Amino acid sequence: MTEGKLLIGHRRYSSWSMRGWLAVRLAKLDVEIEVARFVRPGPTPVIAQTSPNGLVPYLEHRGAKVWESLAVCDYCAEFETSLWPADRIARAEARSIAAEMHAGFRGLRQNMWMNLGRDYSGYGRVPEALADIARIEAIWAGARARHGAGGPFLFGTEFTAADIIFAPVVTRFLTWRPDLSAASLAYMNAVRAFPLVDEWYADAAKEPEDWLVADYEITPPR
Ligand SMILES: N[C@@H](CCC(=O)N[C@@H](CS)C(=O)NCC(=O)O)C(=O)O
Repeated sequence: MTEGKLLIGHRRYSSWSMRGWLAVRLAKLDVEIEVARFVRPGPTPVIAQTSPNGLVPYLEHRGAKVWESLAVCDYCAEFETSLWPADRIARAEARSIAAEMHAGFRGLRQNMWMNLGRDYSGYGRVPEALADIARIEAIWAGARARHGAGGPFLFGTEFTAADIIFAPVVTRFLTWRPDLSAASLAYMNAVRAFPLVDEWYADAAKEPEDWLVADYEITPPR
C-alpha cells in the first residue's frame, strides 16, 4: 500500500509532469505513479476529474493534495530539504529563477515544445523563443557563477528544485538544438546524465506508439 499517488501526463511531452515526478522521486515519496493518456482535443477526462486545476502534475500524499509543479517542488522539499539550497542567498535566487520559469517563457514553450523522441535541430528559432533562450542562458550563467562552484548543477553539487524546474528546458534544447554557449551545453550534459532524468527518457521511450499525439509530432515551420 503506497502513501498516495502522482498523476502525470505522457513522459514524451509533459514538461510540467517531469518536474513533479523529479521532485517526488528526489524526495523519495512512496506514491503510485499514474500516467494519464492525453485526449485530444482536451480536456483529458481523468485529469479534469481528479486534479483541482485540471492539469498535471497532481499529487496526493498522506492526505495532502498538491497541484502546480512549483507547489509540488515545495511540498517535496519538506521531506528532502536539499531540494532548496541551504544558503539563504542562494535559496532566494533558486526560488526566484524557479518562479520565473514557472510563470513565463511562453515564446520558448510555444515554439519549441517538449518531444523527447524527435530531432528538431534548427527549427523554432523565432524571435520570441530566442529572447527566452537568451534570458535562460543568463539565468544559468548567473546561478552557476555565483553558487555553482564545486558541482555541475545550478547551485553546485545538489540537483535542486531549480534544476528540476529547468530540466524540461534542457530536454527542449536537446530536441531543438538552438545555438548555446559552451557553459550552457556543459550544464545540459550534467542534467541529461542525472540518473532520474535518464530514467524519465527511458520510460518515455517505452510509451506505446498509439500514444503519439499528432499535434506534437509535426515537422515545424522554419
Ligand atoms: N502551471 C501548471 C501547468 C501544468 C500543465 O499545463 N499541464 C499540462 C500538461 S504539460 C496538462 O495537464 N494538460 C492537460 C491535458 O493536456 O489534458 C503547473 O506548473 O503544474
